Amino acid sequence: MKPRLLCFFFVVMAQAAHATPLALDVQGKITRSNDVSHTVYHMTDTELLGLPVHTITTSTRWTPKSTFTGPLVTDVLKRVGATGDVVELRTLDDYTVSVTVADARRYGAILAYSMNGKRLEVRDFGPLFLIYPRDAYPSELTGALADAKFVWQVKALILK
Ligand SMILES: Nc1nc2c(c(=O)[nH]1)N[C@H]1C(S)=C(S)[C@@H](COP(=O)(O)O)O[C@H]1N2
Ligand SMILES: [Mo]
Repeated sequence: MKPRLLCFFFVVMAQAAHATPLALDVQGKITRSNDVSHTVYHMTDTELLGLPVHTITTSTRWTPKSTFTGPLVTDVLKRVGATGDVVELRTLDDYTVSVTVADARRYGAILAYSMNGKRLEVRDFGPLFLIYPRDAYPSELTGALADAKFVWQVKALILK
């Protein structure tokens, strides 16, 4: 192999090894599924990246004012035919929190996969970080109660 080609090959491999796989499992009260047991809708990176892209520019308790990018929670719910009123989020570090669908809709919450144009790695809140427009609603989305809703390392949604 020519050195330049070899070099290109290694760069591609290094990026593939580095990137956090983007995926989301949705289960519970849903009317569409795509797994063999017909209970889970597994969203791939392609599907997540293919949903309408929304941005929220805000600070969080952990990050200075930044622009987050990702699909609306409500668009994810639409895709799986969700019928529940409550979304329980589960994370890679086994944190669990529930938000209502109404709450996600009211604030236009997104499941961000990028921050300032850069994909979120597991070490910096990826692969998916539930983001609310905190700066736009400081009185409602600041404080201990609200902080609990900024969920990082999201891996699954369970509709209840
Ligand atoms: N993935 C993940 N997200 C999470 C948590 C967690 O443990 N894991 N804790 C939540 C809660 S209850 C609060 S109050 C804040 C806690 O943030 P801190 O660990 O920086 O205090 O993040 C929220 N998001
Ligand atoms: Mo908390």
